[in-house]
Amino acid sequence: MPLVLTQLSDDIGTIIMNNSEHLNMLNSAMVDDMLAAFALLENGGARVIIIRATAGAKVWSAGHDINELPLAGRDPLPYDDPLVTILRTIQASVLPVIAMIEGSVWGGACDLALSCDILIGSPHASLTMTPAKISVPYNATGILHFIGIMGVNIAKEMFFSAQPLTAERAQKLGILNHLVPLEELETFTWHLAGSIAGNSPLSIRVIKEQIRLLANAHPLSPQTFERVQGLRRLVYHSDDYAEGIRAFQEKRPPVFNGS
Ligand code: LCV
Repeated sequence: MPLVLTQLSDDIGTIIMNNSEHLNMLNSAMVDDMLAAFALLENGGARVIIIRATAGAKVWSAGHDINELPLAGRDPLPYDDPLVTILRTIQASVLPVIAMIEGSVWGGACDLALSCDILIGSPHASLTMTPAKISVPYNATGILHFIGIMGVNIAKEMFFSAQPLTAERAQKLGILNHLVPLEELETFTWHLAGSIAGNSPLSIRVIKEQIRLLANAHPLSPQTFERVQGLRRLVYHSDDYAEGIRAFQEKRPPVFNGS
């Protein structure tokens, strides 16, 4: 069974995460198939792309495959990590990308959903940011991404609490563009995608890239960047990082000792 289904109709491309049995975990195989789907649609004439899970999926995506996280002492989210790669691909795509979210979204999959240009959710959608749950040091690009979208206070609450942000609250905060009844979600998303597909693709392509460049214009001094990277090494060299992964795999609450 393919991990990803790709459809193209009326200039609207759809990438369906088709591994709900494994909660659409963003492991390297799933990401490879998503990257291939992106290339197919971008070269196949799509004017807009919808990313979704299969209908009825309770979990949109459980995020990074924890079993693919490197052992303690290595950066868990390096530049060439499959999850980080798909985030960059979505953000840099010349096509507008819509996340159609029916279920719960976890960890790095939140970053994937937020990398899309427009988020449309049903009342069953939720976003839960999990680095602190498994003692993973999130990366600078990702943290800036969250701050840019939701502001420092909501980003802190999401990262510190690892509690779900409900669809209703996400919509009030402007994180979800639209909160739509489940039975209308597909039609509403398709209609919005159609309105985009009917507009100038060149103008949209240029405006998307302008927004990306201007929204990410963070003057980071080399010293600040090195400091951020040094802070991350503190975590991924820690016992807590190894404990977070071990506890998940052993299905027990983690016992963090802060070192
Ligand atoms: C591997 C999994 C996963 C999974 N990896 O079903 O953002 S960061 O920095 O944290 C980043 C590194 C990241 O994205 O990390 C991953 C963050 N994701 C999570 O923490 C979500 C962990 N999963 C869950 O909390 C639950 O699985 C949810 C609530 C998503 C679904 O719960 P449900 O009861 O429906 P299970 O928990 O029984 O999961 C079914 C199987 O999938 C595995 C899980 O270990 C279980 O495996 P077994 O069938 O072998 O018992 N699984 C779930 N998520 N991200 N494996």
